[in-house]
Amino acid sequence: MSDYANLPPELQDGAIQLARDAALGCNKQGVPLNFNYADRNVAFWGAPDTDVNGADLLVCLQFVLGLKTPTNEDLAHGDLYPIGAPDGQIGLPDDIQLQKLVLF
Ligand SMILES: [Ca+2]
Ligand SMILES: [Ca+2]
Repeated sequence: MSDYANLPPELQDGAIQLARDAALGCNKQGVPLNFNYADRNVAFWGAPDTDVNGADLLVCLQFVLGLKTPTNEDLAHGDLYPIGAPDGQIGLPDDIQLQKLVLF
């Protein structure tokens, strides 16, 4: 008998949900499971460097415009808004937060 079968039914439901979340890379609210660094570093896309500059602003804008789809890793670094409660999306408010750092 597997360890799973030994779990009480309510924990089996939780185990199924955790497995589903892990497979999707996000919870049912769409919030990525990766830790949210919110360090604004999304460029170079797929291999971020150590700087936050115009390249990160450009990649963020491409997410906002739908030209690129952010990965969970991108969301972990670039999902800046709402501050302290990331919503699993990179949109215009996230881009504005990034612009505040890079341009001002
Ligand atoms: Ca960067
Ligand atoms: Ca966001």
